[in-house]
Order: sequence, then structure tokens, then C-alpha cells
Amino acid sequence: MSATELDSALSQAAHYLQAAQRVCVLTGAGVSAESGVPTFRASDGLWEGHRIDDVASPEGWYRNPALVWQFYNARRANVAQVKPNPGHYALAEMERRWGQNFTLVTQNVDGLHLAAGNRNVLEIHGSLRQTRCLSCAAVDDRGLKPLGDAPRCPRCQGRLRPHIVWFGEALDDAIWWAALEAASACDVLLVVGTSAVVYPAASLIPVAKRRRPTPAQVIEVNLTTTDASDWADVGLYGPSGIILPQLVQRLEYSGALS
Ligand code: BV8
Ligand code: ZN
Repeated sequence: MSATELDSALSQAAHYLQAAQRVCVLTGAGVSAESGVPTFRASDGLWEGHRIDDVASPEGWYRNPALVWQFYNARRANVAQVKPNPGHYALAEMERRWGQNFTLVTQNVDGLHLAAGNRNVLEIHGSLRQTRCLSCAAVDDRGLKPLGDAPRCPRCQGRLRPHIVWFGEALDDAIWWAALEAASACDVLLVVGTSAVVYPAASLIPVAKRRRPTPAQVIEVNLTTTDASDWADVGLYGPSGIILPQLVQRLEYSGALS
């Protein structure tokens, strides 16, 4: 995208946001890429040297739970070393502007939106920090320290699994309904750093476009065009750690960010 094209697209995106009462954001792995967290699609099916099916599916868990814990402990250790990038902080700045009318739906499990200061965050695929007990179903925030390859529940000594939504598993009902509500009610949906191939997360984009009586406006921020691009009213193509602060700066100048 040329500087002139980006300038014009930023103006259009800022124009949509200045008029927006309610803003919803959908983020994917790309928003954390500049923090040093590897994305999925860049891994051509391999992820830290493992097949995704072996380490992020119920079948993989039942085949070899110790391997799954080794994989998630390695990701926990990686995320413990990384920090939010300017793109995360820009989204936190936006939440300060829109308050309760701002909802951030993330597919990421790295916790970086919370670390950057966002509070109205829906982690629809779970969180690396959390474990779930297979016996008493307790969900605990265990921080990011390694948990060994067969951690036990502090309450009942039952076996723990990562509290992560794997492929083939249903999302948490209450969290998913809240995400649907935010996407169906927003005036602007900002789609950042996602290839928009994973469902049902990607379905939030058509949900926003089908809002009645007037569809929401969709702004895409990505390095490249994606499956979301056909739904987008405006595309901002470049690293989100650079684009999002530029977008927030436009809003500040316009007084939309009080
Ligand atoms: C369910 C937790 C039903 C794991 C994850 C066929 C067709 C359609 C759907 C399906 C199908 N077959 C199966 C399905 C369903 C399946 C699915 O969608 N599969 C896909 C692959 C086709 N979905 C599921 O299984 C879901 N569950 O459907 O359940 C059900 C219902 C009732 C009862 C029982 C069952 C569960 C999906 C959740 C899976 N878990 N994560 C973990 O993280 O450990 S998904 C995983 O992919 C991550 O959460 C990740 O965030 C997500 C999506 O990927 P992206 O975030 O988009 O990342 P990606 O690498 O793809 O893209 C990065 C983007 O960033 C790129 O566009 C790149 O250009 C951009 N980028 C890179 N750098 C930057 C950047 N942009 C800006 N700036 C940068 N610097
Ligand atoms: Zn337990």
C-alpha cells in the first residue's frame, strides 16, 4: 500500500470511527506478531515443530497429554518473555475513549491485550494462563510459569488440561454469546491480524455486516488481504504495531479521543 493510499485509507477509517457509538474489535495472531509471538499460518501447518493436530486437538491430548503439556509450557515460557507492542496499546487507548461501548474479541491466548490495559476482552479461544481440572472442572489462572507435563489440580488432585479451545471443541457459550452481541450491535468492527479462516470466530465479520437497518462498517488491519477483505469497507495494509497507533493519532487530532 503506497503512503498516499494508506493516508487516504486512514482518513476513511478515522471518519467511520469518529461517528461510531459502539466499536467491536476482532484480533488474531497477527496483532501479537511484533511482540515476538509466532502466528499460525506462517507455520505452514507446523507449530513449534509439531503438527497442530498433535498439540491443539482433543485427539492429540488423548494420544499424548505429556506432549501437549510440553508444547503449552513452551508457549507459556515464550509469552512470559514478551510484552505488548504499540498496536496492543493503541487498542487500549481506544477502549479508554469508548469505555463500555468498546468490546475486544480475541482469538489469541497470549493475554497481551489484558497486559496492555484492555479490560472488556473476550478471550474466545481461552488463555495460556488458565488450566481446567478434568475431575472438578475448576478453572484457575496459574500465571505463565511451567507446570510440568502432568500437573495436578490443587483442589482435588485431578488431572489438569490447558483451558484452551482446541480444534473440534465448542467455545464457551457465555463468552461466545457476548462476542456475537458485540459484533451484531457495533457501528464499526475493526478486524486486526487475522487470516479469518478459523470459525466460528471469523463469522463475527458477516454478523457485523448483516446488522440492520444499517450494516456496520468493517475496517481491516493486516499485512495482506485475507478472507475478511471482501467484507471490509476499508483496508489498512501494514504492520498493526504501526498502523493502529497512526489510526489512534488521527482520532486524537479529530477530538474523537477525548
Ligand atoms: C468448533 C487455540 C464446533 C489453540 C485456536 C471447515 C470449514 C470451516 C470450519 C471448519 C472446517 N473444519 C473444521 C472447522 C471448524 C474449525 C475451524 O475453523 N478450522 C479451520 C482451520 C478451517 N473450528 C473449530 O474447530 C472451533 N470449534 O468449530 O467447534 C463444535 C460445536 C459444538 C460442539 C462441539 C464442536 C474451535 C476453533 C478454535 C481453535 N483454537 N486456538 C491455541 O492457540 O493453542 S485457533 C488458532 O487459530 C488461534 O487462536 C489463532 O488465533 C486462530 C486463528 O488464526 P489467526 O489468529 O488468524 O492467525 P493466522 O496465523 O491464521 O493469521 C495471522 C494473520 O495476521 C495473517 O493474516 C497475517 O497476514 C497477519 N499478520 C501477521 N503479522 C502481522 C499481521 N497483521 C498485522 N500486523 C502484523 N505485524
Ligand atoms: Zn480438581
